[in-house]
Amino acid sequence: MTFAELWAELLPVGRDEFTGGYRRYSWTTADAACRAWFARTATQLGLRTDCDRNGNLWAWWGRPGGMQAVVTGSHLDSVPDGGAYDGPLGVVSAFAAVSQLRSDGFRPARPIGVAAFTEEEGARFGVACLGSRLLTGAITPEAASALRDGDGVALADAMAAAGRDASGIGPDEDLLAGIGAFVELHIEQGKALADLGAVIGVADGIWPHGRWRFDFAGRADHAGTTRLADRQDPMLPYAATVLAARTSAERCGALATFAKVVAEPGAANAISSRVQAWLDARAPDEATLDLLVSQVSTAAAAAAGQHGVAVRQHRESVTPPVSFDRGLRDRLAAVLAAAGIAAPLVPTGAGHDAGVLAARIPAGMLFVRNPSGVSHSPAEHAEMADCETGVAALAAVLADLAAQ
Ligand code: HGY
Ligand code: MN
Ligand code: MN
Repeated sequence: MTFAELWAELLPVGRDEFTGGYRRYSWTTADAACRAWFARTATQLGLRTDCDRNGNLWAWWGRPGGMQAVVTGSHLDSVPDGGAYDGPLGVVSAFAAVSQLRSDGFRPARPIGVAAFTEEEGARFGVACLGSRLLTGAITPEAASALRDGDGVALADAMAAAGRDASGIGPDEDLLAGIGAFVELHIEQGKALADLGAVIGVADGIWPHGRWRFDFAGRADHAGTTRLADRQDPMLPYAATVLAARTSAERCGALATFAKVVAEPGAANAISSRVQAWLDARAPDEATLDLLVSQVSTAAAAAAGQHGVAVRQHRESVTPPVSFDRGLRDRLAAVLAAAGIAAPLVPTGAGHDAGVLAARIPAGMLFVRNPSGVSHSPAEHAEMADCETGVAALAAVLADLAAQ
């Protein structure tokens, strides 16, 4: 099975016909269709599929449990109106690489696994990389069980509605112990490779990052009759906080984004009673991230005070800095060099399951060139020829890691 064939099969799943973006949220119909595609593809390749207790998908070439396995893969879920590549490129490339190795007659000395981690984007339940966090123990089952989606549906109920029992969620030490290395291939979410004229890159590390929810509680009232001085309008401190975040990020050499906001009750002619807004913050190091977030909190509290509004802050998910395993990174670079693929080291501000797994097992990443650098958008794109080079690179890496 070629990359192009596999890609074409998955492409229509979960795509919104008006925006062209993907809405593949965990445990929804679109997610079920992605999972069915995963199972079908694995079966066609002669791989044994499995869904772990946390809802992550696995496809095995060889039996895990003996020699430590080499695992590759990524995620199939998306941000709201996400692009086609962020996540699926890694899963499709994994299957295409296995298919290539099989037709080359390669016989792995270790099991090779293809994984698709659930809820990587945290688009439904708010915690990024939820599936890999549960697997590694980076989030407790109790904390995950308390998560609700935007409609108040609990994770366990969402899983039950999709036919999964959530009672066993949590760390899976046996599964982790059976994995010797994890390599995630991903579209680059920036333009470093395009600027360097390289098709493939090796990930250096990931900036620390996280998301925080701010709840501004004011008082609903009539937009046409309430004097400005009498208002407790939560939209005003929210707006001030957005601007303060931008100023702080510029000062700190970091990134801060407010992109998701919910104003209630959402009437055009009524002052809002409540504004909920999510800060996504990323910085080159933890001290800078802490400074940035504390400056935004201080600004939110000050602005809320000026407007008679209450503000509360809730940390939804934070990922510490990741520096990928140096030995594995050097090995990836050496394999690619031997295969004639120039692959510079590239840092990233984007989060990944490989970053979560890196806390427990040797993990690394390959990036595929993104000509515009645009990601988390329907405009995200990679050239077919570059995707095929990605498959060749991944196949070379798997052949090397699984050879002995
Ligand atoms: O949001 C992120 O950094 C990632 O793309 N999951
Ligand atoms: Mn993403
Ligand atoms: Mn991703």
